[in-house]
Amino acid sequence: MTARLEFPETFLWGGATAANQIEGAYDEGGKGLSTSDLARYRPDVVNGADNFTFEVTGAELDAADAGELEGIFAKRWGIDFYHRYREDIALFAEMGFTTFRMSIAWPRIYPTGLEDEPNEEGLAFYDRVFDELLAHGIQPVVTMSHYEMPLELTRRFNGWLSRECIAPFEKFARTVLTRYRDKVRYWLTFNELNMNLTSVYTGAGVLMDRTDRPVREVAYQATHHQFLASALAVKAAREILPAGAVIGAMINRIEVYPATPKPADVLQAMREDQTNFFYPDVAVRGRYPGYALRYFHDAGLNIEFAETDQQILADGTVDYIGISYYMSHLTEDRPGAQDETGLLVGALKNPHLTLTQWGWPVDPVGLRISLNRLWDRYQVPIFVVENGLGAEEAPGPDGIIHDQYRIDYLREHLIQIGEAIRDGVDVMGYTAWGPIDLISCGTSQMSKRYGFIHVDQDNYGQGTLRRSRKDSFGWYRDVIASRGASL
Ligand code: BGP
Repeated sequence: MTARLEFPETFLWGGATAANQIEGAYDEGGKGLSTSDLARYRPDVVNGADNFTFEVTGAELDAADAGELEGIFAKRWGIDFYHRYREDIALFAEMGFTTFRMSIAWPRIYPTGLEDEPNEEGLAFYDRVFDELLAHGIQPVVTMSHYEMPLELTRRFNGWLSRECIAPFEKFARTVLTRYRDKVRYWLTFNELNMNLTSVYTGAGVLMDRTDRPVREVAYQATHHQFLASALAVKAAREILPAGAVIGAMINRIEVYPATPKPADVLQAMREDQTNFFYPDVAVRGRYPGYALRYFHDAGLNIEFAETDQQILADGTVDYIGISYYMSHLTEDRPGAQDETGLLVGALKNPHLTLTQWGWPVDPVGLRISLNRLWDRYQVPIFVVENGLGAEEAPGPDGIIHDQYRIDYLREHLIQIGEAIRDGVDVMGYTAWGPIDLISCGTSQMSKRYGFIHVDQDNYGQGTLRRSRKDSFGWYRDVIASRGASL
């Protein structure tokens, strides 16, 4: 009989969002265009599987600049959080949230990223949101950059492929750290820094048809510049924030299993795992690990470093690690299973796991494993800042969405977090991804719903935007009220 789970009193409970997926008002309040404002819902491409449609090319940017790029720019309207944040925050408070993860849209503060002075209307908007959260006793967790890079930095420098983006980011970081130093205690620099490996555009604002460097070299060069920017933001936070405030780095954590106990498969799993650990290694330890330098050499990737870089990294190590966790991967050492750099292409199917409608393996135990391994490796607190189940769903005859499948998914993952805490892991909190239905990152779909709260809007922006509670709304409220005892 396992003891009833009880999460620590300090454990933070809430939900996670991103400006580009909820705010809308993409051209209001003095905001400049972000890279996500070019992302489109592509019904011709998305077929319920995970055909990401967030990459954008230089040709599409040129078409957009000429006013000739057509499409369904769903992230431009989001779920109108920009105007409805008070109503939404009241619903989060009704569930008992003690924390809420959101991002600041960089081009709301610096429309092109290059202005000398910030946009006061943008700063005032986030002041209102933070004040509303704090009035409800909800602590903001703020991501400085969650795929909302000023489009001008992409247009002018080809995004993070260029060192030219570091200074504008540091300026933006110093502005928001200073402005909100007394309202925000939990900060994250970049969302899913390792996402550059999956999609250079989303993570790094790079247009792949504007460089002839190989995609993995671009991914790691862009990541290097973001490492430096992240470290400089951490250094600024040390100067600006009051005692008790913390700043972290954030990765998408995927637990990796070898397909068999064959040593070559286990070695391949270790190598895959290192492509994930690489990011927190640099952010927490302040230096590049040897396996990364060997990988760059063996794969023939030419990553440019400057003399100053090592000291910048060493001076900007983080207080904690944020992770998104959705799945585990299976890998093996088999010709054709890896690409030219030795990394897995196409996840192998794990016969012991079920899949979501989007083909993501459901592996709650993998979360406990990841939390233990991250804690063992770094001994810094870990914040689960994303976990959730995207699903096609519709209200029943009674007008309510009965999402028992989402309750089951979240319960299993929370139980494993509770087990990790009992294993001795310092887990800071849990912000379920998408506490309210929002626009999908990968596909710009509204129909990939995550929320405890339904939003009446379809993939084309049609609907009343009315908010309504799903069954999981009351379930999560009880979990929070009982600090996990009701799981
Ligand atoms: C993560 C992003 C989030 C969120 C999540 C779910 O990579 O950090 O922004 O969107 O993925 O992905 P999707 O929205 O594509 O289902």
